[in-house]
Amino acid sequence: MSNLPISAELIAEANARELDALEDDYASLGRKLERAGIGIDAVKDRVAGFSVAIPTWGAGRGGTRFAKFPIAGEPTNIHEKLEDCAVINQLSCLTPRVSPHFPWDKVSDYKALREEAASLGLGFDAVNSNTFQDQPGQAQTYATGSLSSTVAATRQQAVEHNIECIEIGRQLGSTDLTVWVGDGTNFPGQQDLARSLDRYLEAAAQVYAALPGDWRMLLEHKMFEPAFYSTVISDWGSSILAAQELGPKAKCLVDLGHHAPNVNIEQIVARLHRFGKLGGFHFNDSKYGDDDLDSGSINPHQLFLVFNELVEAELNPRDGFNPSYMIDQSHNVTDPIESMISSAEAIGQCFAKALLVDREALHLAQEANDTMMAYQALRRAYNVDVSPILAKARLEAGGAIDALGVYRESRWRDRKAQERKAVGLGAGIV
Ligand SMILES: [Mn+2]
Repeated sequence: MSNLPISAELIAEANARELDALEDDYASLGRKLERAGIGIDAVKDRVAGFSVAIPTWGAGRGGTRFAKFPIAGEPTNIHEKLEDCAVINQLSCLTPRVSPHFPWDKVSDYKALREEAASLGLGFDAVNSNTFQDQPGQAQTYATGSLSSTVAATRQQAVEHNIECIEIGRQLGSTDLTVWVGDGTNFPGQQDLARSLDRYLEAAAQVYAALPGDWRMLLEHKMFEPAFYSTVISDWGSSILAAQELGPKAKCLVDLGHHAPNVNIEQIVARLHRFGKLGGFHFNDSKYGDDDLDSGSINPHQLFLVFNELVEAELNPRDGFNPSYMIDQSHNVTDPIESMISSAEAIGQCFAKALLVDREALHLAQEANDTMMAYQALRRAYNVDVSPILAKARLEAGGAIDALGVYRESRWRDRKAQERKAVGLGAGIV
């Protein structure tokens, strides 16, 4: 692990400055939790075992569909992205896997890429296909859609691309293929709503048939954008129906920003789990639509309620429970490394708070129709400041008590600005 990007001495020095305060806060929180019959070390150990993947595209400034504003020192290729992801994981100790995207992250030697990642303390998570934009030299355009296109050769091209992603993923050690298609329409009557789904299912079945035995196909739904009248896999209903049609290796992936406003996402989580189809998560936050804002920045309570359902699901596994967790954000006004560190912390905090819920009290209150006490069982956990638990877990894993502070102190971005070539301008929503 000598290849880790941030100096171990820098982290150790910073931790030494913070240690007394952390021990004090951790002991105090430990006494508070003890009064509620909770052992703080057990919670800390659970947090230490928790992780969330980072998308390679999240290491850069994604921007919006209108513009992006690159920063000096931003990564321009998969190797530099891995380096930045290693910084995030080294300091936060919550993000040991990266999720690559093709063709954006294409290289000639994937065995070497896997070794390169391993030397940075990273592994690979789900591989993501891209059939929502055309690439240079591509035979067919995706202007008519991809897996659901009316053009048979386009559907075939999209199928082959997904199968190529599986092949790359095998070399990288992935076991999940995430499929999101931008397919849909902007005008009533533009496409037949039933037949477009038929075409999608038929093409998706060809991808499904190419999955290795231990792989999963994660279907990501999205209500709108880029299509604004109809989307082929628009909601969790379409997603679970498609997953059920495809077979047991097909699961649903929930992106927190891909729903209508005010939708009860935690209930969707419970529904998908009930039918054994909860396959994964893309964490971000949203004020209006697919805003891809930082996790927990707008509605941390919703994030907590989602984790409350995930912890419930874990305690009651139906047909297995092994969701793939990933951050999916687009940064336009922050340093992406800082946003990822902050988001991983927010996600880990909600997981820790969900672990603190007195489930016996909650279930008893639910059975007794004691609404206020059921609500208070959640509230008591949500109100706990769990940051000392996360900091202690980071410290013990070799990370930084103050991850953001050490990142700034390392002057990583300034140093990379001297070494890396500048990123081009342009729009960049993903
Ligand atoms: Mn997503």
